[in-house]
Amino acid sequence: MPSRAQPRLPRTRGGQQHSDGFGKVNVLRKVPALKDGDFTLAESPAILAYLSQKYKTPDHWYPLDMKK
Ligand SMILES: N[C@@H](CCC(=O)N[C@@H](CS)C(=O)NCC(=O)O)C(=O)O
Repeated sequence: MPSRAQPRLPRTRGGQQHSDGFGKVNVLRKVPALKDGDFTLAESPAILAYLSQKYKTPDHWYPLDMKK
């Protein structure tokens, strides 16, 4: 069983997404972004697809078959 994700949210109103540290997670400096070990991912649909596959969520949350 994979370990649970630990959410860490940059303070976008304070401009924290423009920091060098966050730039290493997402070069576009937008939220959301995901860091899983050495793997980083941007864009919310891609993040949802990644998490739903990694944690094997029930298919009705994010169907593998996009026609469902
Ligand atoms: N297409 C991107 C949109 C990302 C995006 O626009 N994020 C906004 C917040 S909803 C953001 O980071 N705004 C802060 C900024 O642009 O500095 C996605 O779906 O993840």
